[in-house]
Amino acid sequence: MSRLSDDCVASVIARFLNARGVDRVFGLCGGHIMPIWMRIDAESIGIVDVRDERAAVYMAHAYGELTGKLGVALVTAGPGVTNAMTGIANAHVARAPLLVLAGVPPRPQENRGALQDLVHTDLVRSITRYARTVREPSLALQELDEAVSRALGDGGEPGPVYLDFPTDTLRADVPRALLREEQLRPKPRPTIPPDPAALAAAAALLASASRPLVISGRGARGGSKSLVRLLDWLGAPYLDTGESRGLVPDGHPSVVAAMRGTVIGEADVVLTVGRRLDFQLAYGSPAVFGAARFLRIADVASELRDNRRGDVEIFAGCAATLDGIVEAAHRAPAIDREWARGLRAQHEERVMKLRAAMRNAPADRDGRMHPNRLLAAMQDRIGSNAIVVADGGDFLSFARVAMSPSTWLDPGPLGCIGVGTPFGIAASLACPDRTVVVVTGDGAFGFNAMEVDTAVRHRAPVVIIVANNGAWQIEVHDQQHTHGKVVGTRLSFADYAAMARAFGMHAERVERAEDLPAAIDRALGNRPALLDVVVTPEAVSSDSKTGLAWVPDLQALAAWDEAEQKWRG
Ligand SMILES: Cc1ncc(C[n+]2csc(CCOP(=O)(O)OP(=O)(O)O)c2C)c(N)n1
Ligand SMILES: [Mg+2]
Repeated sequence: MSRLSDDCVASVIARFLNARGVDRVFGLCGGHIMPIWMRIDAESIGIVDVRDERAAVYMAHAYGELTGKLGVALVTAGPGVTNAMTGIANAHVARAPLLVLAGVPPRPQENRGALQDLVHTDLVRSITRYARTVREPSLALQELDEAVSRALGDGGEPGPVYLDFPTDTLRADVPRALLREEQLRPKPRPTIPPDPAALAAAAALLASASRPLVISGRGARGGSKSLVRLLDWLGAPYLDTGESRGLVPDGHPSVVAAMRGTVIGEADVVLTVGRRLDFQLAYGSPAVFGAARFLRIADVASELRDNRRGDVEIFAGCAATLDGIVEAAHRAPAIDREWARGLRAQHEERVMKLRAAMRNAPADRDGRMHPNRLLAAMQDRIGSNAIVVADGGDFLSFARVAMSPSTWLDPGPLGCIGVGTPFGIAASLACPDRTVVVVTGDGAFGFNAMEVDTAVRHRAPVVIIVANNGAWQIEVHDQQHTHGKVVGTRLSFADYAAMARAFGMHAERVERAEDLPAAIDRALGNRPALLDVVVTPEAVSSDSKTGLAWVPDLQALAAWDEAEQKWRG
C-alpha cells in the first residue's frame, strides 16, 4: 500500500481548496483522480458522489452560484471529462465561475496508448476561460491560484476553468519552498470603479428620458439594493431576465414583467445592467426596440456592447455604477409618470388575471390536469423565500410565468435542459434552510433522473415535481404546427414515482388536481421527495406560441422575426 505524503500534489490541491473556503466537491471517482479524492476527504471537504460527471458539473455550478463560493467538480480521465463537457459548456455560456479538476494518465505512459487517454485540454478549451495540464509538481499551487482567479473573472470574464494532472504528478511531492502561503490565501474580488465623467453622462441621459426602461442580467447580481435605489430615483419600468430574477421584488412599482413586449417597443432610453442583448432581448434590434438609445453598464466586455453600442457605456462594477449615477444626478428625471404608472397597472391586471386563470385552468377531455393547476398549487404551498429550479420545454415556459420565487435557476441561454434535478440537489445542500423545488418536464427529468439516487444518499432536501405529459411536448407542438406530423417526440407516461421509490425516495404519482395540496405537503415533509404529476400534453405554452421551438431565421421569436424582416426591407 502506498501512502500519499502531506506535501504531494494531491494534498496541496486539497489544502488549497480548503484555504479557498470550498466545503463540498461534486464528483465521480476513478483511479486517475484517486489521490485528489482521498486527500480531499482527509481534508474534511465533503464529497458529493454522483452518477454521471455531467451532473457533478451542474451541481458545482448551482452550488457556487448560491453560496458565492467556488464551485468545484472532480472527474476522472477520458469519459469522465467528456461526460462533464455539457456541464462545462453550460457554465461557459452562463458565465458561472467553476473549477473542474481531472486526471490524465501518468507521464511515463503519455502517447503510448494508456487507459482513458485523451487530450482533454483541446476538448474543453473553447468552453473554458483557461484549460491546462499541470505536469510539473512544483507548479501545482501556482496553477491552481491562477485558475481560480480566472474562474472568478479577475482580469477577464468569469466562467469555468479546467485543470488536469497526470496521476504520477498527483503522487509527487511539491518542494517545501514552493508551498507559498501567498498562493493559498483567498484574494479579494476585484471591482472596477466607474469613471466620474461617464457617471455624469449616464445620469444626464437617464434623466432626460421620458420613457426609460431598465433591464438587468447576470452582472447585476449582488447589486439588488443599488438597483432598487436607481429605480426609486428614476421611476422607470423594469424587466429582469432569467439571470437576474428576484433582484427586485415583484411588489416593486417598477416591475412590469407581464408587459415585456409593450415596454420594449415603447422605451426611448434602455439601460442594460450587466446584461447581454442576446436572443432573449431581440439582439437589441431597432426592429424591436425602435429608436431607443442605449446606456450600458457591465464589468465584462461581453455584456457591455454586444449587438448594440451604448450612447454611454460604463465598464465598471454594476452596483457602484448604479449608486454613482444616482449621486451624479443634478436634475429630477423627466420620465412620463403617466406612462410608467399605466404600464404597472396593466402589468398588475394581467398578473391577477393569470393567477385566477391558473387556479381554474381546465383539464383536457381525458381529465388530465393543466400544468398551470400544478404550478398554482406549488406556488401556494412554497412561499416567497423558496428556490425554484425550472426545466423542460412547454413546462419551463409555463413555470417562468406562473412562479415568483426569490431565487430562480433554469437551463439558461444554452437551453441546457436536464439541469433541473442536479441544480435542485445542489441548491438544497447549499441552502438547507430554504425550500428547494425542482419543477421539470418529464423529458428534461430523464437526462439526470439517476441523480435521485444521489439526492437520497446525500439526504439532499429537495422536492422534484415531474410534469408528466408523456412527450417532449414543445417539439410535438412545433411538429404538428409546422409539419403536420409527429415523429420521435412522444414518450410514455412512465411511472417516475416508482422509479424514485426504487432508490428509497418518498414519491407519489398524482393524477387529480384535488389531490395535489396534500401530496405536496407530504412531499415537503418527507424530503427528498418526488411527485410524478400527470398533466395534459394539449396545453400550449407561450414559448410554443411565440415560435421559440421553431427557431426562426433572424430572431428567436416569430413576431420579432417578422418585425426584423420588415425592418431590413
Ligand atoms: C440537451 C437538449 N436536448 C434537446 C433540446 C431541445 N428541447 C428543448 S425543450 C425540449 C422538450 C422538453 O420536454 P419536457 O421536458 O418533457 O417538457 P415539455 O415540453 O413536455 O413540457 C427539447 C427536446 C435541448 N434544448 N437541450
Ligand atoms: Mg414533457
